[in-house]
Amino acid sequence: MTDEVAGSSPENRGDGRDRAHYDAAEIEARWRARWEADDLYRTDDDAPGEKWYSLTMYPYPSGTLHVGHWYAFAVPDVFARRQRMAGYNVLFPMGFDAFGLPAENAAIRHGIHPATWTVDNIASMRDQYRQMGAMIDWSREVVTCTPEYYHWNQWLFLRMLERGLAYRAKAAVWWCPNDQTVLANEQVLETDGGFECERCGAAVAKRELEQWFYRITAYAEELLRDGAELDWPDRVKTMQRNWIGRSEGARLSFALETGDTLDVFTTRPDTVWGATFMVLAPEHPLVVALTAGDRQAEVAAYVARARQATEIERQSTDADRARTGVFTGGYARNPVTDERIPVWIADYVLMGYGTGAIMAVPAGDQRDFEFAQTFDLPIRVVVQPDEGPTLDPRTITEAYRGPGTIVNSGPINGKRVPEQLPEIIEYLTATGRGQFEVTYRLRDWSISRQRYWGTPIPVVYCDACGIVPVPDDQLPVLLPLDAAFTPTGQSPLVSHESFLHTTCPACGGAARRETDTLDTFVDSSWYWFRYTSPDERGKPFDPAKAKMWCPVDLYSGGIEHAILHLLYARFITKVCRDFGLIDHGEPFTRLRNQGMILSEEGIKMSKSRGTQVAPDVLVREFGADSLRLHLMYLGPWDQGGPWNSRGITGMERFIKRAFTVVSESVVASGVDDGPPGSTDADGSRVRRLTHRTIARVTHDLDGFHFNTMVAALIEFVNELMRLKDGPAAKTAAWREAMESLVLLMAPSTPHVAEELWARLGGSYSVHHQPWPIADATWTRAELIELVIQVNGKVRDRLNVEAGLPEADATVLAMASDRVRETLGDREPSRVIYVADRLVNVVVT
Ligand code: ANZ
Ligand code: ZN
Repeated sequence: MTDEVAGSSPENRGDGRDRAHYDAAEIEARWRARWEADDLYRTDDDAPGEKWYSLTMYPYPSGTLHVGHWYAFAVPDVFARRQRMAGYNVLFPMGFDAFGLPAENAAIRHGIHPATWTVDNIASMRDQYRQMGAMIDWSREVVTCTPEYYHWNQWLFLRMLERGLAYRAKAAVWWCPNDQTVLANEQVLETDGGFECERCGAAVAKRELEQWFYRITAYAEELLRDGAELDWPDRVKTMQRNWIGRSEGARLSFALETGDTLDVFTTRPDTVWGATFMVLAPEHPLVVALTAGDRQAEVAAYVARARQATEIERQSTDADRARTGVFTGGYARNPVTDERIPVWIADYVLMGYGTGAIMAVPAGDQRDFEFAQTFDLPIRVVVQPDEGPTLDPRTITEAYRGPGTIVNSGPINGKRVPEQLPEIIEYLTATGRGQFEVTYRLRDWSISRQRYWGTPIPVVYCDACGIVPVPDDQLPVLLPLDAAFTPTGQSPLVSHESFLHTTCPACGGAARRETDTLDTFVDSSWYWFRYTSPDERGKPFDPAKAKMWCPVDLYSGGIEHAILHLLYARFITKVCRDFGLIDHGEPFTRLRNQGMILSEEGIKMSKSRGTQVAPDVLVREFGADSLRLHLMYLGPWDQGGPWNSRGITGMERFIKRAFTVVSESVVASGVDDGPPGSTDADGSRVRRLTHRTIARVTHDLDGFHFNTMVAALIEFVNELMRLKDGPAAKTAAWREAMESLVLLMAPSTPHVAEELWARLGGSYSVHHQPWPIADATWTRAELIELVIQVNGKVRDRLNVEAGLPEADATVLAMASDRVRETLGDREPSRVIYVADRLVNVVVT
């Protein structure tokens, strides 16, 4: 730490210092040094208390922490601290997602080795995290680019390979013909004319290459089912559900004139009588066989063009996309009408979904409709809506997808959709046209990266034996650090001779190593298990420790990880369960997303535009405690909002007032340790204030309402400031108020709370104290006696809650039997209300 005060210790605190003055820098450095010396935040597996695992998404070691990191980490730290004070044994670890593209780019651009760049960045970020005053147990730190960690990526890969959950298959990837390498999606730039290589500017296209995959689709159904039960934001659950994209329908078979069979997946098998043509994805394997001789050139040109489009463009539901296509010259037989229907190719049909081919029903599907209009293909109406004019294929302007009655469909005419869809599927199955099928949008996870800075994939290629897994006792396959960095666009591993050439573990002959590395999402798909036993040597993690700490009770992070990371993490958890490593199937019981801190102008903070706020400067000027409070007070944590640089002075002022109130109370020896439960009016007032604040702060913290929690603390201190020079400060209740204040502040402002706790004479550390409990006697609403008069004469006395609004008081007064008797059938002319004292009903 850079701002440490040498030789300081809590015992000599105050010597020669101005005790009434709040010096954030001095206090924070001194206590942090003490905490570190004492290992205050080390988590002991065997400590008493129920376990609580609070996890925050680990950062990429980009170099410096900005306020966004603080927002993501310091605020959950407040919650974790509160859990510890509530009696839980809390694990709140920290690590770095240390492999990845930016390190490699820095290497190529600035000639720094990715390892050096990463290690240096981690060192400076660690210092910055320390400044935050977070209760991180650094002894459990996990850094994914170390062999001790990626060893287990390789081990998991091999286990998955054994079970068929890892496999190799052809996939379309971007290929730069100039650099002779595969490009990541991020390295492809879209230009007016097409796509080009970010490095050399050459025109690039997609190529089919062998890649490694993880079979996440094997868990699609389970991911969908279990996902519904999680205590996660609905938004995230919905995104995952849509990403998995379960569709029920049928697979129908169409005979081709070539003798082949063409299967399609459809959610609307009831519309097969309206299928007037078929469409294949450009990559469909039957394209070549189906294409008639005279159509080959045109088809080849279309297929080549389609390869250029990105998956995202092609998936867009924009109907405009359904206006390009090409006829193959081939025909199929509609299995129910036996009509001869043409087979086309169009890129609105995706190879990766269903079977990569569709039956086109222009009257029922908008894209098919656009396509039929563009190429003048027949349209047949097969569903009539219940209301409105009868649909006529010659005049309709769009497809109809709603409910209705089946027409023009022979044996199923008159059936209702969607109600009778199951019967229709049964009919089609019984007559041999197809069967019920469920399809998912989810694709297997492509894990190969043609990149250097990642985990080597532990397989070798042998001419005699084929693909040979590296045996466990030869793990880890080390990533060579002496790879040459020349900006040729090639992964350095391809040209690293001693890495590339090896011997086959099976036959001992010459073999080549896999030069692709694993996607960094593989690293983050199990890292939280490693925190539970970071030094485990024989396995990815110690199953007993993982069982003890996992699942994670609370996971927090940005919404940008709603799909990929969180879905991969859930998948690998289920895989680990099926390997017998753990006994649960979901990694994160609760998920909370923080909002984004925007710049003062309300736009995204960015380094390049200079709108990023550096926490270090603020820490130096105001202290970490003020910054922590400020972040909490900016707005609801799950919403984020624009940064406001003035607000932090308000937080500093609050801390100073709390500091004054507590410090002065200690100095004033008038603090009376009288019997608890003292009932004199001043004491009761203080107790009511204290316990109501405890209740509010506890409630808000537990609900992640950090901003209103800070507001409750501010109000509390303001009240105490008003009372501190009066008789209230002489009561036994005052001491309880001071202690409660410090305890309530401890999670949010850990440094100053520790200082004030010491000043109150509390035992070290405030962070080991139990959380104060609100006493219901004092949080209950105060009852007062309300005098009820009629024309100034007392008629009744009611016990009511203090602070009753006038309307309620009037209703109560008018409901009193004694008042009703007195009034008879006279109507009151007016009602006078003196809050908490009396209601006077005036009649004339
Ligand atoms: C005939 C039909 C008639 C369809 C109709 C829809 C409405 P969801 O619901 O998203 O699962 N489809 C099937 N495979 C496709 C692919 N590889 N690329 C593009 N579209 C494909 O979508 C299923 C529907 O999308 C399927 O049902 C099919 O069109 C189309 F009135 O078949 B339908
Ligand atoms: Zn071999």
